Amino acid sequence: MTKESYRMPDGFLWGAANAAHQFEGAWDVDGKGISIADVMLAGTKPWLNGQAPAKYANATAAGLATKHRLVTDQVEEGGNYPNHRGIDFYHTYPEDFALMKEMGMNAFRTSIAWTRIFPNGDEAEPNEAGLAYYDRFFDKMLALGIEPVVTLNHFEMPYHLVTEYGGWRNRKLIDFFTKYTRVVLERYGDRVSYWMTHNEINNQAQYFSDHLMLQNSGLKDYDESDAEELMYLASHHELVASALAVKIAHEVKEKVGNPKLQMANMIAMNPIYPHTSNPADQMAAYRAMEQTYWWGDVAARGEYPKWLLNYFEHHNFKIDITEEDKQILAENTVDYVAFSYYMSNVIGADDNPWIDFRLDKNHFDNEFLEKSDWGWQIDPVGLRWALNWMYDRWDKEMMIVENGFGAYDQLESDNSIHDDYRIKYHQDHVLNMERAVVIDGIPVMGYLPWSGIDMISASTGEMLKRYGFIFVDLDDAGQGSGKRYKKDSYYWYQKLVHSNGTEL
Ligand code: BGP
Repeated sequence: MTKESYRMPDGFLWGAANAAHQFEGAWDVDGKGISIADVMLAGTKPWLNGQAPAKYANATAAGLATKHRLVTDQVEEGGNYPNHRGIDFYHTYPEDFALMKEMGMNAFRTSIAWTRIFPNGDEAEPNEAGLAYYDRFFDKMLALGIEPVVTLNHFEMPYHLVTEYGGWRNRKLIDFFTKYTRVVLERYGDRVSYWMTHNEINNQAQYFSDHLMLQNSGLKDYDESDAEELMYLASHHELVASALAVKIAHEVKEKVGNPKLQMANMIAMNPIYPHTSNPADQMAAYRAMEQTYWWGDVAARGEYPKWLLNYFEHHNFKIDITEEDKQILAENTVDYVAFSYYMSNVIGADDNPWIDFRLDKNHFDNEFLEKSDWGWQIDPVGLRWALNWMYDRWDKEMMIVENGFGAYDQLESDNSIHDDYRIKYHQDHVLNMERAVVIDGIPVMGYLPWSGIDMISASTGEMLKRYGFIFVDLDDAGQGSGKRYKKDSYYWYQKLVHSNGTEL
């Protein structure tokens, strides 16, 4: 058999992805307000108390959300790094984009920091300095031939909307988000075509980590037993806001005459497999997939699945789904599906017929797969599986807007970094994406791995959990020169992009 080799369609987007709060730094520059990413959740970050990162990643609602600290307090405690300085991309973007251009990238995903545009979230007028910054930022990318792909809400809403309004559980958030959306779409919609509303809407709702809990449900002024109901309520408001953002995108598309302009609502996709061929495990895994991806159903199909409405009723959850909401959801489904892909999971059945899926329950290791140092099971075939599952269900074009391998990298004395593990991870995943495109016929618009350049980990706050093709010389305490170095994966990706996917 000849070696497998596939060419991607013309115009395929080969890029990378990052998020503002993980790499921009400049947390208080040019009028930026405090975001939820700027409040540290004392006691959860590994460099403060030596707690294992995995523990933070799996934190539950219990005992959280009252412990956040304003950035100014953290400075006094010596714990302000790394979120607030990031890798200083806010200032270094011209040189960093030049490195990415040299890598051959034709696309780059980032997020707009909401707090640069509306520092508190509820102002009457936007912050012009913030808007002007992203003008320069996008213009730089476009001048280099790099297509911007932009997330509106990547884990960093204004903190004021949490303290003052209780976060997304409050319906008023819909207005604040749509106002912000309209401002940035009208400003950049002529130049920026690919948009998405919320980053990993399902993850930020389901995993009650401190940071994300703030976003959903505000401060911890509610009873623990209400947490799940609030999560659904907050999700509903986010979904209506997202549908209205699709509507705004379609209006702006006409207004500015950019026919390419389109909006997605991004989800985190990790396939969930049954533990055995026992039909009860099959049923559990089937429903667990739906319980994990129903946000995608609402965004792409425009309505709530019946099993979920039954679930609300069964638990007596009062989710305020009005007739007007239903119409908004039905009329404004997403234009494309954007998703992240890192790993897969395995679950087994229990005796609850309502199949209340939580990752910490009935969860098994997959004996066929290896794990990263952070316990994420590496599953390249799962990417092909996931592409097929989503396309079959939602029937939309798809964009892979995150896929990557977090690892400790070693900077050698000659400034090289031999990250063959990362190359292998991407090779195997790209091959499976290419099989999905060429053999299965799935329309994939682009591959934007996490990430072009090292930055702060979202789940652990570490700098040393690195994902980039470009190394940044900083450690978990913010020490280092900040200099950029090309990893071996940089050269590998460069070849892949130049050959449009044929040279794996
Ligand atoms: C996704 C997030 C990103 C990102 C990535 C890697 O969940 O959208 O913001 O950071 O995962 O995760 P981590 O940084 O926690 O290793």
